[in-house]
Amino acid sequence: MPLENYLDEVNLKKLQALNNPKVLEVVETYLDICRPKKATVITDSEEDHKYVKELALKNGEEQKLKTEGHTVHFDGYHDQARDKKNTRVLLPKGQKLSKHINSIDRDEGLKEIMALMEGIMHGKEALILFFSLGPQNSMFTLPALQITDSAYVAHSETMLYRPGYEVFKKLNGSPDFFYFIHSAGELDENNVSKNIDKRRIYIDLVENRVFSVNNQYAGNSLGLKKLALRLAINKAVSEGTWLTEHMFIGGVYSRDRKRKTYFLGAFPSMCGKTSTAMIPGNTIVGDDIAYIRVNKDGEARAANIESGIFGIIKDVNPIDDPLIYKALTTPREVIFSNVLVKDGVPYWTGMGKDIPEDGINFSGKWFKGKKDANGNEIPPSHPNARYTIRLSSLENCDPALHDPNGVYFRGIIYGGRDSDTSVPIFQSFNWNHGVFVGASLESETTAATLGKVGVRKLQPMANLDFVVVPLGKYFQNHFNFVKHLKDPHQIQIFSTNYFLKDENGKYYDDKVDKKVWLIWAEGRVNGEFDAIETPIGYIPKYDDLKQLFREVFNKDYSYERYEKEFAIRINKWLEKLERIENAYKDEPFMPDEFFNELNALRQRLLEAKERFNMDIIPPSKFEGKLVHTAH
Ligand code: SPV
Ligand code: MN
Repeated sequence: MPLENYLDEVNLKKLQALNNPKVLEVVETYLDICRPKKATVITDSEEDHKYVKELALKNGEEQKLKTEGHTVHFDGYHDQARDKKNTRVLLPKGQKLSKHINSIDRDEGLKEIMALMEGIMHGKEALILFFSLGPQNSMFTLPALQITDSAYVAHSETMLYRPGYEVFKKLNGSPDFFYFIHSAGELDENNVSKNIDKRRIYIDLVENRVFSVNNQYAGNSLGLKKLALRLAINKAVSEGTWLTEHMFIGGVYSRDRKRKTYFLGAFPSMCGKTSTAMIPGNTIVGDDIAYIRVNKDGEARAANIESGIFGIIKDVNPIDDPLIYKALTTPREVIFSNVLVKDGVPYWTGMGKDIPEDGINFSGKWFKGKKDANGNEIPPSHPNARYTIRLSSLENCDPALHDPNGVYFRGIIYGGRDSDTSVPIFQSFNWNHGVFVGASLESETTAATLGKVGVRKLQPMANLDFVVVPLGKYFQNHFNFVKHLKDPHQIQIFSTNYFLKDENGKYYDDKVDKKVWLIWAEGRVNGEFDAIETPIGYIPKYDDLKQLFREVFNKDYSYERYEKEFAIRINKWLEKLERIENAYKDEPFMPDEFFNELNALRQRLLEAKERFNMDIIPPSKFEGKLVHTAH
C-alpha cells in the first residue's frame, strides 16, 4: 500500500525531504508488513522528541514519577534481560559460524520472522526515527533508521543516541545505513509484551538490518544498542581497519591530577564496567560501546557511539556512585525501568535507603514475601533493573564526548568476574599478548542475561554475545589492528579482576579499590611505575600500591594481602589455559598468533612452577625481575 495510507502529509514530507529512495522503500515495505494504524516521522527537532516522550506516557508504556522529568517503565516478568537463546544470526547457505554463535539458516529465519511481523503493529502507531551512531559527520558516523511501535523504545533512543535526521539528509540518497524493525507485539493489561514465546531477534548481515519482535527490554528491543553493535562488528571485521567493542571510554587522572589519560575497558555485563568508567575523580566518555578507528596520522582514536547510559541501578547509592545517585534523584529526564515504585517514588536494592514493603514492580502489585509461579521470592526491584539518562546529566561527563575526532587513548582494560585465578591487575607484555588476554577472558554469569548465574563462561573481549562473525576472524582483526598504528606501543593492554576471593570466600578488594589499579595503569603507560615481571604479565610493586592506597584512601594496604592477591596461581592458570584451548581448538580461522601466545604463557607458567616448586607463587618470588617500561 502507498505510504499515504500510514503517513499524513506532514509526515510524508519529512520522509521525502531526505531524498533517499532506500529509506522510502524500507519504510513502505515494513509498514505494509506490520500494518500499524498510522506512522509518525521523528526528526531531530525538540518538538518531535517531545512528541515521543508524551506518546510513551499516553500509551501507558511509561508513567510519570514525582520528580520532574522522571518516568518509570516496566518490562514483562520474563523480559528482564537479553534473550541470548532467541537472538540469532541469519546465516546464508554455505557459510559457517563459530559454535559459540547462535544462528539460523537465513531463508528459514527470514520466513519465520516475516510471518511473526505480519500485522504485528495492528492498532498501534509506528514511529520512524533517524540516528547517528557516533558523533555526527565524523569518521565514526554510521547512520541508522529505527522503526518501532514502542514509544518507550523510541524515547530511550532519543536519550541514548545522537539524532540523525540531518545526517540522513547528507547521505545524498546513499543506501548505506543500518536499519532496525522492532515491535513489542501484542501487549497485556500491564502494557507489557504478551507473546514472549514468540520473542525473536534476528540479525541479517546481508542487508545490515535487524528484526526484533515481542519484547521491550532495551537490550533486546533498541536497535541502536546491542543490535547495531552486532552489525558494526561485522562491518569492522570485513573492512579490516577498525574495531567495534563492548567498551567504556574514560579519562583517568594521574596520582598528582596533572595528567589525564584515556582508557577503554571491556567487562561482561555486571562486572564493573560502568563503575570503572564512573570512578570518582575521573571523567566518562561512554560506558558501553566504543568504535576505534585510526586517523590520518596513524593514531588510534575512540568514540562513544552513544550519548547516554542504560545502567544497572542495583547498588547505586550515595556512597558507591555519588554522581549517578545525584543524577537519579534530581529533576531531569530519567527513565527508571523495573524498579519498585511507591507513591511516585522509585526504590531499588542497594540504594542505601529503606525500601517499602509494597508497591508496583516488574511483577505488578508487589508486597514483601510475594512469590513467583516457581515459588521463588520476588525481589522489590529486579537485579537487572536500570536507569536511562543522558551522559550530559553527569557532572563527570568528559568534554570530548561529541568530539568528531574521538579521543586519543593509551590503554585497554579487560576484566571479568573471576573468583579464583587471576590477580587484581596486570599489564600484558605487548599487543599480541594483550589480544590473547582479551580473547581468553572468562566470567561467571550474572543477571544481565537470562539463565543461571555464577557459571564460568568464556567471554572474549566481553563481546562474545555480540560477535556475529567467526571468532577467529574477529581475533585476527584485533591482532592486525596494531599494524595500522604509527606507534605500536600507543595502546597498552591490562587485565583486572575485581572479584578475587580469599580462602573464606570473601572478596579481597573493596568496590572502590579499582581506583588504585587504574591510577597504576595510568602511571604505567606514562612511564611512572616500575613493575614486576611474572609469567602472566607485569604486576605492581608492593611499595607503589602501599603508597597509592595511602594517598587515595588514606588506607593501609598490607603486605600480607599483596602477597596473597597478587600471587600467581599456577594450577588455576593452567586449568584456565586448558579450558581456553578446548574452547578454541576446533574454531575455524583461529590466528596462529593466538596459539603462539597460549603456548608461550603455558611454558612460562610451567617453568615458574618447576623453578619455585610451588603452585601458588607469591609476588615476592618474582621481585628480581623488575622492569621499567613494558617495551
Ligand atoms: C549489557 O548487558 O551489556 C548492557 C545492557 O549493556 S543491554 O542493553 O541489555 O545490553
Ligand atoms: Mn553492555
